[in-house]
Amino acid sequence: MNGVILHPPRSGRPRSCDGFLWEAVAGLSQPQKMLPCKFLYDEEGSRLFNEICELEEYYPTRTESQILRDNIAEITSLIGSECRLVEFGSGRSLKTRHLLAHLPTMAGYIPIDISGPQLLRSAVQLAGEFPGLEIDPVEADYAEITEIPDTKQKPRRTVAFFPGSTVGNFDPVAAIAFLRRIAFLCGSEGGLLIGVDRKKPKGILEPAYNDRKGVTAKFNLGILARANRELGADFDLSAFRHHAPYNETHGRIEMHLVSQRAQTAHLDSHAFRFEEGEYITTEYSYKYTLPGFAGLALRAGFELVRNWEDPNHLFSVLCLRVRDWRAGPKGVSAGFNGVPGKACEAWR
Ligand code: AVJ
Repeated sequence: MNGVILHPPRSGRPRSCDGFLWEAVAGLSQPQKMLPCKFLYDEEGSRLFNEICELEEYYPTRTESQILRDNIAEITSLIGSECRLVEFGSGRSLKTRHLLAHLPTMAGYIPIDISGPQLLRSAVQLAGEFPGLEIDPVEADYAEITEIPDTKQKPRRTVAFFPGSTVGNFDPVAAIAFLRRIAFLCGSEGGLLIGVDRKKPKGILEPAYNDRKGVTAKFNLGILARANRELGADFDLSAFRHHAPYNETHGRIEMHLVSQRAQTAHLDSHAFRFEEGEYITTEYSYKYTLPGFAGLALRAGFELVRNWEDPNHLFSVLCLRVRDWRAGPKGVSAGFNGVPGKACEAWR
């Protein structure tokens, strides 16, 4: 392949699955049992998530792609030339293709994803489609990223791309901490292009996470299948049911795995008792108003430059500029779903 610059994946520290046993035991020991959502995204889970993105009821992916397409000239002119583009949770890099095809010159593209096989597949494919583009994939949990690889060509600026409303997986306090780290990593000329799912009626939100074909249910139950396969747990998959209600108070979709009867599941040397109707929380998906998210970004050291949205205000793509990268990554917790890294530390 002439002109293709593709570096082998670097492993972020720690690797995505190293902590599965420990984090699963810690999560299931909480008063409200939980499993961190990053463990949904193994190879099979990533495949199912891609399938979710194409569901009729799941509006975010296609709405965001349309927003990107409709405004691509303005978006890419705000990013400018010779940027180092870093994507957090790159998946198949489908949305990124719009950007790559329209950005004039680039220092390089750095996709970060927790699913190694998918990352490598899509990086190889991209390298073929964009010969001459430097691609430096990083296999890692993006929440654990502490440095971004240097590109051969010195970038004029670093721009983070965080699409899909994946920021919604963090609770708002953790989201501020994470965006602050992005500001720190991108530095003084840095930018952030981020997709944010907007608050909207339950009647639209809940079907998006409880689809009729049952793909989201399969995706959610997959985390128990993975625990059985990789950790030797004995979850009875037929005794848990997927349910994803919108919690109006917190402005978030909550993915639950509801125990259909009283039962006990075993993991390592631990026994976890479930009452009938008790559930495991596997993922939060926070929804934001525009002022709500702009305020959050401001506290993380970003200022809002531009908002693009669809005519129905379902979804926003925001362009933000680093105001204060010196705020630094302080207070960053690796915690998802309310299990902060610090609390875990204290348990050791
Ligand atoms: C990956 C966080 C963007 O919250 O909409 C979709 C994950 N879970 N359906 C979302 C998800 C169930 C998705 N994000």
